[in-house]
Amino acid sequence: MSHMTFNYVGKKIRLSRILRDSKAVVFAFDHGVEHGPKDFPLEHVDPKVILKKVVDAGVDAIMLLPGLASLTHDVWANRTALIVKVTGKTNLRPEDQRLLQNVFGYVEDAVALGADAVAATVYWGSPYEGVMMDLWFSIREVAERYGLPCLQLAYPRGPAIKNMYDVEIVKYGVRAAVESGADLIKTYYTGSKESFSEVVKIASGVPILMSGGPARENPLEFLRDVRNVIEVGAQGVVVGRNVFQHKNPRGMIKAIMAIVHEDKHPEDVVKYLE
Ligand code: FBP
Repeated sequence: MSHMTFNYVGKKIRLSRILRDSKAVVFAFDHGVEHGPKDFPLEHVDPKVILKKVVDAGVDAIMLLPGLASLTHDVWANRTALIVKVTGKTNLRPEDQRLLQNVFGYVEDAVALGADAVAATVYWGSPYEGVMMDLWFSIREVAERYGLPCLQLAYPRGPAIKNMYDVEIVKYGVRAAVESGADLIKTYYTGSKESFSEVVKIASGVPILMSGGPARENPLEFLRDVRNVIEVGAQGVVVGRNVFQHKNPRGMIKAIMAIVHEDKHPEDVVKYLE
């Protein structure tokens, strides 16, 4: 038998650390840059506090920007997989520039930090789509050399996009992510099982992770969305605010994990949130 390429093997191993049973719950905590510290309840301003809670609850992976990954490593190292996001933007920039994400670190930083994957956003449909495509392919090229999987936050967003949750729009973003070589795709929930099953189909086998979105007043609604996407073949979720803005982040992660990995129903796991 001849050797498989080393980077193929590396990518496969790293992906399996994130998708242990082919499913994954990823905790996103890049909001300090994406939205600013206003997103954080007082007790979660210290990133170690919330990261300890989600790691203790057994989360499969965390997605951080390089600086926070470095500062908090003693909390998560060897306990969960790490995805380093290497693009970003602040909400401090002028509104017409917020449809652009720029370099926020390098693949080599992710490698140095011991990451299992890198992540980058592409706003498909943005006036800056071309810049983000260039950035995506430059990230992907280097990541490929290191055997690092690439997660794409495939977000259709731009002046011509009236409803970014519309199924045709979401499918378009997912298809563009597939065709740009993403190994994992993070996308929006389209509001129903039926429509999301079309999203999963268009992904053509590339793992789909649902993006969490703003914290719900009724967490049960969020858990129902999680159940719906899993039922139609999604591989999991990437969730931030619905966990760190909830009064019981540990319980929330446990509830999501039970739906994703143990085929539980939201009504069975809502007890974890008490
Ligand atoms: P949430 O679950 O809080 O939505 O986190 C997922 C995420 O994609 C983050 O990685 C990112 O910071 C944020 O949402 C993007 O938010 P927005 O939709 O406002 O651009």
